[in-house]
Amino acid sequence: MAFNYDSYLRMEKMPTLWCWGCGDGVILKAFIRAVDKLGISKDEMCIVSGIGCSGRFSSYVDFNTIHSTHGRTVAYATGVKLANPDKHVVCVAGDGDAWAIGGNHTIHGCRRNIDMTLIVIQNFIYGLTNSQTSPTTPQGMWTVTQKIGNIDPTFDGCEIAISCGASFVARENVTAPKKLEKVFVEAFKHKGFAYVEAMSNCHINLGRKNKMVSAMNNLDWIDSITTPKKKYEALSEEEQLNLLPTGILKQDTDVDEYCDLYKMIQDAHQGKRGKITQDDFKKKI
Ligand SMILES: Cc1ncc(C[n+]2csc(CCOP(=O)(O)OP(=O)(O)O)c2C)c(N)n1
Repeated sequence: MAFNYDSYLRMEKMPTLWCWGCGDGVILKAFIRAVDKLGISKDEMCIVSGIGCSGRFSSYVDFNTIHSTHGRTVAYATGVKLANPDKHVVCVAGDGDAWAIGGNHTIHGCRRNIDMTLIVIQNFIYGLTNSQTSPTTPQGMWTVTQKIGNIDPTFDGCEIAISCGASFVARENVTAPKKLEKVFVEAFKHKGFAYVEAMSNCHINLGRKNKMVSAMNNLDWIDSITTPKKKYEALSEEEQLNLLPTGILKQDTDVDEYCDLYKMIQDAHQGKRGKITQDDFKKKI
């Protein structure tokens, strides 16, 4: 029998505002299947999204939700998690939300290794506001703010997340919905900051002006710039240059998680333990 998504959705909000063929719906469905697979109840989870096409995510799912402000998703989610350490907290942000205006919050979320999942819907452009350059827009592409071609060097969100201390980092494409679902399952199970980059098409605002007029053209291009991690690692440096690896890129379970550390402060204040010293941390410097 086909999977029934309805009980996880706010049906009164349907149909979505996403364009025909947008990959965001594929991500939404993979997310729901992952939640269902893990048997997480709707009350056990809180979804925080920002502003953007990606921001609509929290309107459509029937969980505890916050449709927050542009770029502040991780900040809101941090507050939710510290006040409710037992909840699964999931942020959903666009590449602009997570890496332009919200870049600072994202890197510090990674650094703290706070237990939440950040899903970045990476469509290489500001989708909702009609095609301004984002930090992940490839060089040379047309954008409404760089009509002659984008000259700004491009961020690799996964690389930044890894270097900033996120303990789980993964990337998948909407062309592989089953793999996306699997990565979400692993991310939700992981205790610590899980960064998941879900690559999606925006054929309307990125594709039309960059010779990818249809969803399929845009998806073919995404496929052409990605390859599974194992294959990627077997390539020479030169061959890797314009490719991005997919799959789980980092998974470290042997690091302190921020809510656990925060509990030490609470315990110390309540006289349940002595002062905090360097010996209390796995990684000290
Ligand atoms: C503080 C603030 N600055 C700017 C905006 C306008 N704005 C709304 S969404 C958006 C960009 C959305 O792009 P992205 O985060 O990549 O998400 P997408 O729409 O592509 O999913 C901008 C600039 C805003 N709402 N608030």
